[in-house]
Amino acid sequence: MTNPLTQEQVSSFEENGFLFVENALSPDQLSALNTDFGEWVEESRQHSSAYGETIDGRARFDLEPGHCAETPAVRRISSPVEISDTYLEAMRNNRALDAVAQLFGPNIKFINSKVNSKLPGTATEVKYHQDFLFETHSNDNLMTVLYFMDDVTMENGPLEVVPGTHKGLLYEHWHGGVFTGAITQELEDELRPKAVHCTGPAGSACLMHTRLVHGSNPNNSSDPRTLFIISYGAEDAHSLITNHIPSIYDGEVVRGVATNRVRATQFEMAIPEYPKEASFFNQQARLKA
Ligand SMILES: O=C(O)CCC(=O)C(=O)O
Repeated sequence: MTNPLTQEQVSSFEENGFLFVENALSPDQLSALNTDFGEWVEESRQHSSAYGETIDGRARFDLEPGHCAETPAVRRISSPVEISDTYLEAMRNNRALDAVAQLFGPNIKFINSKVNSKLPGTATEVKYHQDFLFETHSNDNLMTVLYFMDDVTMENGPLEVVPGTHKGLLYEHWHGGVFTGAITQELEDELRPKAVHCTGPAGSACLMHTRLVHGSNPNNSSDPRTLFIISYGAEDAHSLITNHIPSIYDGEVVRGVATNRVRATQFEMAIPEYPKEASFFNQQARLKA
């Protein structure tokens, strides 16, 4: 494997906690991922509530309130790698994964995957949060990779990341005894002006350190915004809790080798609540409530 990143890109990631990578997926991968996704959206028209099943018995396909046959609003597909060989192959082999191996490697494992979709006319938004607060591991060399399955523009609800926050505090995601899966609205309002919008052509990816504060607004355009999102980690980062998007492929070593070692770093956080429903969108909805 050749290292895809320049020293400048490596330094930029270390400084900012995120990196935009073009051509993370090949044109064939992108087209095949979108074909499967299109079929899932068609199928969703026959359903009025979350459906399908992941290995822990929760629904695999999560629907935004207001979903109907005329305006499908699939917002989350959990663990697509289990129901599609295309997604599984892309998870195991893509240019962004090579970049993760360069940054956190050489030994990298798969943790979980999902599709986040904002179809035109839907209200799906993501409150600001840090992924590490959902996936507590012995060390924080975990990377969330968000692959753009559509062109991402300023209008269709791009990912917003707050540079440098991966080096800062772990913010509380429980408020008043309730796990909202998000930082407070006050803190979000304070950080949003500092956020960078991750836009770019389909096939690109944004690599994001697990501690980086991020979120996104609803899609205000007539174009879809679909992301295939994978969490990878250093092979010696071991989970301290149950995977919130469980997968039969959890722990598969996708670059390098299994070392049978654990590396621990110092941090403290409240243990997240294991989601009872299809996805964290219902947990985040409690923030507004
Ligand atoms: O879909 C997005 O814009 C962000 C996704 C995200 O942060 C998440 O699902 O944890």
